[in-house]
This record gives sequence, structure tokens and C-alpha cells, in this order.
Amino acid sequence: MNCKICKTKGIKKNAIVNLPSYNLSLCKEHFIEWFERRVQNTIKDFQMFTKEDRILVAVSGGKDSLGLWFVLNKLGYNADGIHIDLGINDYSKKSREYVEEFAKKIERKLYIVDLSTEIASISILKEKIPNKPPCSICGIIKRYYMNKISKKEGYNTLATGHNLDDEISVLFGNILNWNLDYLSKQYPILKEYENIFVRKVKPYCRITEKESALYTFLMGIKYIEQECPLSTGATSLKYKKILGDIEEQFPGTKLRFFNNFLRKFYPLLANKITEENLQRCKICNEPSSLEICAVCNIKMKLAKL
Ligand code: Q46
Ligand code: ZN
Ligand code: ZN
Repeated sequence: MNCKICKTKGIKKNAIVNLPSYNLSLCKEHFIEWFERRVQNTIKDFQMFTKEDRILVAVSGGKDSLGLWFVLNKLGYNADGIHIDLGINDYSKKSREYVEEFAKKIERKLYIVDLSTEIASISILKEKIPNKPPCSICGIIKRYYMNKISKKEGYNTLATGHNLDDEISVLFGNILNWNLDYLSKQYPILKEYENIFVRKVKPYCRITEKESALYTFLMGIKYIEQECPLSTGATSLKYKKILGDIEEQFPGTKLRFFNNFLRKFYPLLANKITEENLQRCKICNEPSSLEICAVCNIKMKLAKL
């Protein structure tokens, strides 16, 4: 198959990728160009941030977050990184190494939050608090520190590498359960809220996992391929598989599902969002719906054990 863009210029060049949902085959050079334009357009369409904003990218060490960190800087944005060292054995050690090495390579500032010193590693928390799924504890703690460090270090935007496949598998699950509360928060940009929450953005929300992996690979970025050993992920992986099967039969479905949710359904919910009963945690002063926030609660539980 030949590159479609090269063809318009009268050049015959082999395509390295076929994107059936766009009816497009592209060579390496034109894929990179297409990919970067797509990210740039997403940032503009959702008015995520400008070149004046200070952005912190949440980098796990995987292909999406490292690729995102790279492309934002390549596009001229002011983006530093934050990595949460979860303390999950060898997996976290390797992830951290990849992130640290990459930060040096692109010469950007990297903030590391080491959970082993801040609170306790996820491996220990999993043992000590067995009645809560480790991913739920991990999610709470990650969100807490990302928001806290962003504010403390003067960043107004937090970017994550969630891709289209991540977004639609969550969307699918939330629709199957008609989980309106979660659906009302599933938007590629969540605006900052007073001095409590920084803006949260997902510039890869219209990029598939396959496109993201290819871009990261073509840019020569080394990333951790291993999945988190605690990831059960069974449900979301099954949803991804189902949506992938539909996409194969009807190319373009994934993107249409996501775009139409944002265009047709989200506006119906957005006006219905009731402000959560937000207050400041009495111990750490971070946002919380209760007097004591979830992270301080975990710390208190640990201290009692
Ligand atoms: S939540 Fe769960 Fe992930 Fe935390 S414990 Fe691993 S799988 S890393 S996105
Ligand atoms: Zn080409
Ligand atoms: Zn607290």
C-alpha cells in the first residue's frame, strides 16, 4: 500500500500504517506529521492550554505518557513531568528509570513523588488495607499528589496520556451502568476550580492506542512495556476487545462513539452537575468531600496498625 499524501504529490512511497477509520495509509514522515497535527488540533478544539500555560505531564513510564510529554514539548508547549513511584517491586523501579532517563534526554524538569516515603508503597498498602482494591487506593493517592504538586510548584494544567481506547472503554462501562455521575465528569478538559483543583486535560483523547504506540516507537522513545502487576483490568480490557471487534467491522466507530458522546450527550449532563460538597481537609488542607480527606484517612489507618 502506498502513502496517500505522497501520492497527491506524484510520489510513490510505501505506507507504514493503514488507518481505516480515516481511509488513510501513510508513510513514516506523513504519519508523524498527521499525528502531531491531530494532537495540536485536539488541544485547540478543546482549548486545553496555550504556549503561555505551565503544564505538568503525569508520566508513568508507559508509551502514552512518555510520547505525550515528548510531543507537547516538540509542539512548543512548556511541559514538565511528574512521576509517582508506587513502590510496586521491580515494575516501579523500572518505570522510574525509564522516566528519569527520558527527562534527562529532553532536558525537562521531573518531579518524583516516592510513595514509600510519603505514605507507604502500594504493595504495603495492599497488604495493610485488604478490604479496599489496590487500584482504588492507588487512584486516590495518585490524583491527590498530582493535584497537590501541580499547585505547589505553580503549574496550572495537568496533562495525562489517556488515549481514545482508554476513554471509550470507560465510557462504555459507564453507559452500560448508566453511571451519570461519572459520565458528567468524562470530558477531555476539566476546568480549574478556584485554588483547589488545577485544570486537567487529555490531549490524546482522539488518538488510538495503536497510533500512540507507533508514534512513541518512531520517536525512538524507550518505555516500559510491562503492565502493572496489580492491574486486574479484566473488565476494561474486555470492553477494549469488544470495541476493537466492532471497529474492525465498522471502521470509525470508536471515534464516532466518543465524538457523539461529547457533542450530543455530554451537554445534557454538564448542566446537571451539582457542585460537590467540597471543603478543605482539616489535616492537610487539600480538597475533600469529608472533613478528613481520603489520603489522610489512609495515613491514620496505617498509624493505628
Ligand atoms: S491503578 Fe492499579 Fe494502575 Fe495503580 S495499582 Fe497498578 S493498575 S498503577 S493505572
Ligand atoms: Zn508520505
Ligand atoms: Zn488530608
